[in-house]
Amino acid sequence: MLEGLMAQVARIVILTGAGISAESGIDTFRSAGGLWEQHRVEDVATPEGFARNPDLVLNFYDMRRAALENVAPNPAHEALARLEREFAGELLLVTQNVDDLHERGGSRQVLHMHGELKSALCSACEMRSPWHATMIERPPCPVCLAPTLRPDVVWFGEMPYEMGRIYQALETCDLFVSIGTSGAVYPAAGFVQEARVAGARTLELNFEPSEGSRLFHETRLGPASMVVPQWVDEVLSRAAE
Ligand code: BV8
Repeated sequence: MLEGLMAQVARIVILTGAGISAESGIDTFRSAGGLWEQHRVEDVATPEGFARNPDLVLNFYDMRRAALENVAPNPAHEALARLEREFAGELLLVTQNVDDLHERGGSRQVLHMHGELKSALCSACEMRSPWHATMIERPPCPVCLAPTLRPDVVWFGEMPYEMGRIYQALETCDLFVSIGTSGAVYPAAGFVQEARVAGARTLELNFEPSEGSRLFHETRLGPASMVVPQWVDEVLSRAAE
């Protein structure tokens, strides 16, 4: 299905979700035993939950931030970094993930539409700062010194980052690839539709069919650490023809 297409691929948009980090040992959200089974979304990933019980939320993210020290990127992250280095066309890597495994796998340009664990947002001055420590002790904002840091993570009901840039890329891409996401959360789950309207081909690489599988021209099932490197090899070998 993709054979004839690869030669013309000049602009790729990739969306990744928790599934690309699953084999690195980071819990996904909806798989059995996943993050949301241990916590109600409303309690830990909404502004209302944060206002109701800030310690619960700060602890939830402090633990996930600390857990990043015990995981490493897997071949899927590394394959996307190779694609960035060797693909001659335009590539935009958008991730829903708040971990830093794409960067540690070698990707230089990563758009974290839902924010990052290793960033802090100050509720007072609204500045974002790199942050690798805990927040439960209410440390001072590095910019305005107020004790009002929160995780720089987009919660439900909040606007994801850089939506204008993402939609602009979707309007002009000729290939949209979704990797390791259930297609349960918007606006990310709607990107495949935007890409199709723009005439792009759409490919899903996932462990199991996502909620939006029928919207993709092609779905390849399997673990990301296998399926993503295979696909990257294909793209780079075709582009080299
Ligand atoms: C917004 C950060 C608007 C926090 C996250 C009704 C209809 C449509 C929309 C809505 C609606 N009601 C409410 C909404 C809006 C809401 C939404 O979509 N709700 C859903 C539940 C219906 N969305 C929002 O609120 C968004 N904002 O809409 O703003 C707006 C407009 C104006 C003004 C203001 C606002 C914000 C959503 C962002 C929420 N934050 N994360 C944190 O990380 O703690 S969402 C969180 O879940 C993740 O970030 C991720 O984005 C999302 C989905 O998770 P996935 O990454 O897909 O992971 P999941 O576990 O679900 O799936 C894993 C997949 O991997 C599976 O398919 C599995 O098979 C696969 N897999 C597993 N292992 C492997 C694998 N694949 C390959 N290899 C493997 N080894």
